[in-house]
Amino acid sequence: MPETVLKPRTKTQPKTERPKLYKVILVNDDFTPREFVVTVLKGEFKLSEDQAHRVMITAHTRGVCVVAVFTKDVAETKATRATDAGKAKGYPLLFTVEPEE
Ligand code: TYC
Repeated sequence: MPETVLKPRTKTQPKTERPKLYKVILVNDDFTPREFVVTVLKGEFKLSEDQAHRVMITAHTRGVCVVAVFTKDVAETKATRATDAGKAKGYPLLFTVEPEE
């Protein structure tokens, strides 16, 4: 009897690529009032009063602070909106976006 050679039935799992993530970074300046920075962090990034205060103080003392991590589009939109909120009041408040390692 001829031997039947069976192919191993290995299912190839479709790989779900994880989207690359981007950090939104708050940059310190000498002009924007602390309370305004806290308000923007709460409004745009949904941080609590306590979290927003910590992030603001970290940027104030160290120069920069990571606010949160998002997909590229969301990070860029939030950084732009938050920077524009400062601009609208005449403040040099700045949020930048950086890819995560
Ligand atoms: N340094 C500002 C002040 O003393 C407050 C501030 C904190 C501004 C963090 C920007 O990212 C910032 N009024």
